[in-house]
Amino acid sequence: MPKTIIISNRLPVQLQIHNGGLEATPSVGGLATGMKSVHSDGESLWIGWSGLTREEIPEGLDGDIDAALEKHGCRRVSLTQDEVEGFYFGFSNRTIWPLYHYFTEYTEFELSSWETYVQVNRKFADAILEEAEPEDLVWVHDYQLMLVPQMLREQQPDLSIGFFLHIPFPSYEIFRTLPWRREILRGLLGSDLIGFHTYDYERHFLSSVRRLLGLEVSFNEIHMDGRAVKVDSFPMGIDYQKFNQAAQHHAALKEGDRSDLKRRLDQHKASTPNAKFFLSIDRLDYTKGIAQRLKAFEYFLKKYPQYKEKVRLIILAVPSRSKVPQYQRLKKEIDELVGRINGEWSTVSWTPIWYFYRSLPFDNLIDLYTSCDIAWLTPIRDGMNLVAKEYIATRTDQSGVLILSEMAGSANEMHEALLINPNNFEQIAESLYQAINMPLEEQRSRNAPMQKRLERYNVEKWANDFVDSLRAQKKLDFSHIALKLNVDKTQDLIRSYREASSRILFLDYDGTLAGFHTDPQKAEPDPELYNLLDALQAQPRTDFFLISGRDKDTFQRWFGNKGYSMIVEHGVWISENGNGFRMLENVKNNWMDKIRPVLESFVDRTPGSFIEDKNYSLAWHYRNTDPDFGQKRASELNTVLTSLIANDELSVLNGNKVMEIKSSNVNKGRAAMRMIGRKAYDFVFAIGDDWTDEFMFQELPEQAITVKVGPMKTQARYFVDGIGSARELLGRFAAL
Ligand code: GDG
Repeated sequence: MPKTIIISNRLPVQLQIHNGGLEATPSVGGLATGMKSVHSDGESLWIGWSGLTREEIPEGLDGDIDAALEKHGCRRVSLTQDEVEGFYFGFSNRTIWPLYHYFTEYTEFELSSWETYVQVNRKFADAILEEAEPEDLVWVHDYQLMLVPQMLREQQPDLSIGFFLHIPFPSYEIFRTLPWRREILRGLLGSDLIGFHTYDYERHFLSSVRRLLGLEVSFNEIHMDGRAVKVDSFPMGIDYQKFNQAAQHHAALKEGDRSDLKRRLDQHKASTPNAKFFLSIDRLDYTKGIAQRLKAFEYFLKKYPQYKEKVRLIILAVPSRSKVPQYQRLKKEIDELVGRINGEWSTVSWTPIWYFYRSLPFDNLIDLYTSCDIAWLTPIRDGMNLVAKEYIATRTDQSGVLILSEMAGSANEMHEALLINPNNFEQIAESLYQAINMPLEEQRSRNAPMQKRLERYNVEKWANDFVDSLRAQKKLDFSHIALKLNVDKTQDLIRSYREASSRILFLDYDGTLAGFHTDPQKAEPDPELYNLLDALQAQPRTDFFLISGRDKDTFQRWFGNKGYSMIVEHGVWISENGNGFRMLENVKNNWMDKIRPVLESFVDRTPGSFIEDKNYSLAWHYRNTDPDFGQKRASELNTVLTSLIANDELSVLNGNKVMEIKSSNVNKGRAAMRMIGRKAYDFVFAIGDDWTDEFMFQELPEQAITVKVGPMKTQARYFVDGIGSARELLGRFAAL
C-alpha cells in the first residue's frame, strides 16, 4: 500500500538522554503540533532529526534510539554537531528565518552555512530515497528543507512531492537579496505542489519565480521541464476538537483535581473579580514582538492609569534557538523589561506581569487559554500563528477577546478579532481598552463565527486538502493539457507520414521553429532550419506552409528566394511556391488609426514594450518589460480594448507576451481550412506554440495531428517540450 512520508527538520518527538537512559518528549511548535494528528492515523512514516547530534549519542545507544523512534512511526536523519551548526543554527535560522520575516538587519549570508545547508538537505533526501517507493507520497515541510524536492525529483522523477512552507514567503524585493535565490527556487520547484498559508505568500513566490527564473506562470501553475508545478494556499488549521474538549474537561474538574497553576489563577480571579488577564504565548523569537508588547503594555498603563491593579499580563515565552546570538540578546532584553516594568509598577498586592520562560505541559496551556480574558497576540511577522486559533477553540462559553496582529497569517481568516498593527502603540492601547470593556454579547458574536470556521477547517481538513490536491496534480499531469509525444507515439506518426500519399503541414514560426528574441527582427532562421525546410520542400508528396502572424515583408526577406509556401499576418496574405504574396482574405485596416494611439499610450507607460505595425494588424509586444508589470499592463490593455472594440469586426489575440488586434474574420484556423479543402490530403499536421495556433487546433478536422510546443493548456492532441523537440520531429519527417 502506498504510504505518506512526512519530512521535517524536527521529529514530532524529541529525544533526550537522562541518567544514561532515553527520554522522549513531544516537540513544541506549530508544525509538530499540527501534523501530529495527520501522522497518527493511516500508513505514514515521519523522517527528521531526533534533536541529538552524532556526538551526543553515547556508544551503543543507536539501536535503542531507532527502536524508540520506530514506536512513533519515525526514522531519524543523523546529524553531526557541525552540520546542526551550519544547517540549522546557521543558514536556516540566521539567513532564511530573519530574511523571510523581513528582519533584513539580522540576516547573515555565510557561504559555509549555505554549503552545509546543501549537504544536509542532501542527507534528508537520501534518507527519503531509501524509504520511498514510486507510488508513495512525500510531503516536505518548511524552510529548512527547501532543496529536498528537487533532489528527490532528480532521483525519482515519478514520485509525488508536496512542499509546505510554514513561514511567510517574502516579497521579491526582499527575496532577491539572497545570494542563493535561484537555487532555492529551483529546489522548491522539484515539487508537484507547493503550499503556503496565505495568498500573499503564494503571490510573492510566483513573482520571484517569474522574475528570477523567467518561467511562465499561468494562473497558479508553473510549467517547466515538461511538468506542471501547482502553487496554492492552504491556511493551516488546528485540532479543534482536542482543544475544545480539553477546555470542557478542565471546566468540569473539581477544585482538588485542578492544576496548581489553575488554582493560583482562580485565587487571583477571586480576590479581584473585575481584574482582567491578558495572555501572551509565543516561542521566544524576535518575530513575535514580545518586547514591543511589553513596551505597549507600559504605554497602556500610563495612558489608562485607572487599570492599575486591574489588569495583569501573563507572558509565556517558550525557549527557542537559544544558541543564536539574537535570541540570547532578546532573552536578556525581555528579562530586563519585565524586571523594570514590574519594579516600577508593582504594588504590595499587585505584580503587573507574570512571566514564564519555559515550555508548559499541554494541560497548563489549556489552563492559561481558559483563564485569560484577553489573548494578546501581536507578532511583528508570523506565517500563521496557531496560538490565536487555539485560544478561540478553548473558549467554550464563547467569551474572550482576541487581539491579533495584522501581520500574522491567521489575521486573514479571523476578521472578527481586534486586528492591530503591532507597531502602533496608540492603536494597541485603544484595543486593550476596547477589549476590557467589550460586552459579553459582542465577545460571543465575534467568537462564534470564528469557532465555526476553525471547527470546519481544522488541521485534518487542511492536511487532507493538501494531500488531495497533490494527488490530483500528479494524476492530472498533462492529460488535461495534451498527450506528450512519447517514443511510441512518435513512431506511429512517422509511420502514418511515410504511408500517406498526400501530406500537408502547417508550421508556426516563432516559438515553434525558432526561439524568441528581444527584437523580433533578429529571430531569423539559422542554417539548420533552412536545411530542414529545404528537405521538406524537396518531398514530392508534401505541401507545407509556414503559417505566422508576422508581416509579409519579413518573411519575404527570409524565405522569398526559397520557394516555400507561406501564410502571414494570421491568414491575410499567402505566397505559394515562391510566387509573390497575394491577399487570401479581404480585410480592412481603416480601424488602425483609432487603435494605434491607445497602444502608443501603453508603450509610453510600459518601459520595454513596443508596437509592431503590420499591414492589417497591430501588435503590442511586452516580452522585454518587467514580467509582473507587463502582465498587469496587458490585462489593463485588454480591458481598454474590449470597451473600444464594441463590434465583432476586430478581435484581440493574447499571444506569448504579445497582444495583437486584428480583423475577426482572419485567423490561422480559417486559413488552414481553406488550404486543406483544395486537395484530398490523408496526413494533416499542424504545430504551434501560442494562442493564435489554437485556431488551427480547433478548426482542423479531428483526424489532423495537432501538436503544441510546450506543456500548456491547449486544444491540440499532443505536445512536445520545446523548439528542440519540434525540430527533431520535423527532421524525422524530412528524413523519410
Ligand atoms: C511556525 C510559524 C505557523 C507553544 N507554547 C507551548 C506550546 N506551544 C504550541 C502552541 C502552538 C505552537 O506551539 C506554536 O505555534 P505557532 O503557530 O504560534 O508558532 P511557531 O512555532 O512559530 O510555528 C507559524 C506555524 O509554524 C504552523 O505552520 O503558524 O507562523 O512560525 O500549537 O500550542 N505547547 C505546549 N507547551 C507550551 O509551552 N505544550
